[in-house]
This record gives sequence, structure tokens and C-alpha cells, in this order.
Amino acid sequence: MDIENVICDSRTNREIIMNTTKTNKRTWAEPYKIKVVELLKMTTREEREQAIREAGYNTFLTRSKDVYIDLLTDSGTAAMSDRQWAGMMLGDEAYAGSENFYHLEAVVREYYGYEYLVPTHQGRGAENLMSRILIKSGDHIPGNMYFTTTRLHQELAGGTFVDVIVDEAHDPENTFPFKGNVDIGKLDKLVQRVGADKVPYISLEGNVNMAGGQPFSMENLKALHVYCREHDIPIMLDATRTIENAWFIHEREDGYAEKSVRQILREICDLTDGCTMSAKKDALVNIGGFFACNDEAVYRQAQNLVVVYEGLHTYGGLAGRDMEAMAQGIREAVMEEHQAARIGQVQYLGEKLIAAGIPIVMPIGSHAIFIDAKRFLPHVDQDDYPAQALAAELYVESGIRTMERGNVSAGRDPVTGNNRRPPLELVRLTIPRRVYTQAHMDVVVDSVCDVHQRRDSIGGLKMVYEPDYLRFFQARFEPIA
Ligand code: PLI
Repeated sequence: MDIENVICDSRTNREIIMNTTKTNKRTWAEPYKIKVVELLKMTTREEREQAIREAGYNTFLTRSKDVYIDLLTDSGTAAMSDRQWAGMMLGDEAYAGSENFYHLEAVVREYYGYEYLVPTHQGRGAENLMSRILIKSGDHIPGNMYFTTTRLHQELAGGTFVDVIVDEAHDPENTFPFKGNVDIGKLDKLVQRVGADKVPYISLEGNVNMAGGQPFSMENLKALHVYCREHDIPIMLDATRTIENAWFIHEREDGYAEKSVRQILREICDLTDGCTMSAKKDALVNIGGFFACNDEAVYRQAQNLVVVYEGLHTYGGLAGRDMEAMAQGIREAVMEEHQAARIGQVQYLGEKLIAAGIPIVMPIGSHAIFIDAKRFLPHVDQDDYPAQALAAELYVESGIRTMERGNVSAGRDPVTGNNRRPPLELVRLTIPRRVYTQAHMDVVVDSVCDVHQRRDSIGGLKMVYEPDYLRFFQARFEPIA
């Protein structure tokens, strides 16, 4: 490794981060203190080798008890606050008309601004409802990059997803600060090709997960809003990490430094027509989601359909206590000090990895560091699943559990049946909210560096079991001899 180059690269990258982030002078120290802890267990290398072999080299199939630092996902893994736990005791577990539903409805109206709310057990429950209501067979659904469950529900409803994110999003080295933006030219091309009546809505994700946790700008959303109003196309937000997107707008976009995260969130939602939400991320709960919108006719359909798939419209598959914790979580998530610490911790980890010469997606995103497996393991062909192999290797190295976000996650093209071979072949080191400390991040850096040093010895994998849907969750692999 050329030390001069590493130092030089890391300086350039740090300058980019400093130019795009105004938080650097503020502390990101945790705005809370720890009241309850969960003990961690360190396993031996031999135990981990056996565990990953038994899990078919898929970190989703490993057992949590065998994991030291769990960076698999930020979904449902947050530490709840004392106020959220206190809210759990206020659970009104009536089958119908739970008080917690009305509380959640009021909070969603206040913070997100949507008139109508239908709770669901988690994000994909809301995606199922929305896709069934809005998509007809033969429709096209444009979006700022796919998300696995979102696209699957669109396809199950007879639609075809069309990627209309800006080109920069597909380039892990591009440092454009708003890689979540929609390319309105690409959207217009689709509308011209198939006709606006075949585009039931555009799916707009905040802090685009598969692009590396990258935000859209308010400027882009305003332009999209104008375009969509002209063509009578609703904008349906994937609000899962939109509070974190609001933080990036606050930090990076001219004219927004003085506006609060809460105000920016509301401004985003006011430019859209409804949302699906996995509350397991931004909203700091272990389970929960919702569908929300402003159109009464759509709401009535969602309210009717939710009783088929989730539960009565005032609980949607959740306990009353879960809705209460969600309402409180939303209040805590819009606090600037929460976001400064949350995203500051991710930045801390990312900057250390950059300084060590680890190729990661730039700019550093909101909820995770994404290692670029194509540059980390350039000798492994994409159909030998380099990101899957690297995630397995990181687990064996130190018990850190991460997730593949590349060729396995992208699945097969329904027309050709071939692997999609997406431009981004990534390993996601996802940081749960309010769970790990700076010292844990340092251990992660050391572990990644140790694997990087012996990267030439790491080979690819072959898939030996492939489920029909969302294969990354349950697929099994073996090392290529
Ligand atoms: O896992 P759910 O069903 O609560 O939510 C599905 C979902 C929808 N949209 C987005 C952007 C997500 O990130 C998402 C779930 N993400 C998971 C599980 C993750 O690990 O990123």
C-alpha cells in the first residue's frame, strides 16, 4: 500500500466531507447516557468458521448469539429511550380503537403532515397495500433506485420498476452530495415512452439505501413536484429514512441551515402525496410501519385492505404499545442532537476507513458505510459474489456481522433470468441507532483493515440454494474451490 497516496486520498476525501457537511465543528457525542446494557460474547475463530459454514456463507442465516458487533442492519435494532419504554406501559391493547393509534395518528399528522394513517406491522406491509391499490398490470413505476421489498411488491402487483436516479448514484467514487436525486430527464423519457397513464406514481426514497444512504435535495424535489403536477403523477415517498435525509438537507443545501430537521421533514412531505414507512429505522422502534396519504379514496381502500393482510385499521398488525413507542420515537428522531450523533458516528467510522485506504462509497451516507467489494476484491468476478464473500470473511475475522448489497440482493432479471450484475457491489456496515460506542467503531476499523491486508487470498462463492423471492435473505453458498 502506498502510504503517501493513502494520506493524500484521505485528505481529499476529508475535504469533500467537510465541504459537504457543516457538522464537523460540532461534537457528535451521544446526547444520552446508558441505563441498561446487553452483554456481548466474543467467539473463537474456529467457532465462527463453523458458524458461517453452517449458515451457507450467508450472514442472514447466522445466529445472533454468535455475533460480536452486529452491523447487519439498522432496521428494528435501535435502542429505545426510557420515554419509549415508559410508553410501552401505556399500551392500550384493545382490539378496536386503541388510544395509541389516535396518538400515533396525531403525531404523523403533525410531523409528516399526511391526513390519513393506516398502521402496518412494518414497511413491506405498507408497500403491499400501496402496490395493490395503485398499480395495475402493465404499469411502470419510476423510482430513485430500487429497494428489494419495494420492487418486489411492485412486480407482484403487475408493475415494472424503472430506475430514474441520477447517474452519479451508480458510481461509488462520485462525491456528488445529492446522489439520491431523481433525473427528471430520465423520468420524462419514461413518461414519453409509455404515457403518463401507465405511471401510477413515482416512488421517491429518502436517503437512498441501495445507493449508500444518499439524500435527495429539496431543489430536486421541488422540480420533481412541478413535473409531476404537470403530468398528474403522484409522488409517493418511501419515508423510511427521510428524517435522516432532512438532516443532510439541513447540513448541505443552501438556504436550509436555519431550518430545523422537523421543518424540513414537513416541507418534504408537503411536496409529496403519501408515503410508506418502515418505522424500524428513523422512528427508533423495533417493529412497526405505516401507510399515509392525503387522498381520501386511496385511504379508504388501504383501510379496507389492511384488515385482509395486517389487522384492524387501528392496529395494523401492531400492539398498542408498539404504536406508542413509535409516536415517541418520531419526536426523538427529529431532534438535531440525535441526528448529529447518529450521522456523526457513521461519519467517524467512514473517515477512519478512508484514512486506512479502504474503498467505500462516497460521500459517506446516513445509516451505514458501504465497502466497494469490486475494488476490495478486484480479482473476484461479480457472478462469484464478491460482496457476499467479503461479508462472510468479515464475520470470520472478528464476529462482525454485515450484509451483502450487490449481485445477490439485486436478484435476477425477470425477462432474461440472468443475475442483474448491478453497478454497485457493496458490503453494508450498518450502524444501529444509539447502540454501539466509538470504541466499537474502532474495533470495526481494525477488523476491516486486517481482512484488507489478506484480501488477495479471498476467493468467490457459488450459490447452491436460491429461493424464489428476495434471495439474499435465505440463499446458501459454498466457497469456489
Ligand atoms: O423491513 P421493512 O419491511 O420494515 O421495510 C422495508 C424497507 C422499505 N424501504 C427501505 C428503504 C428499506 O430500507 C426497507 C427495509 N430495509 C431493511 C430491512 C434494511 O436492512 O435496510
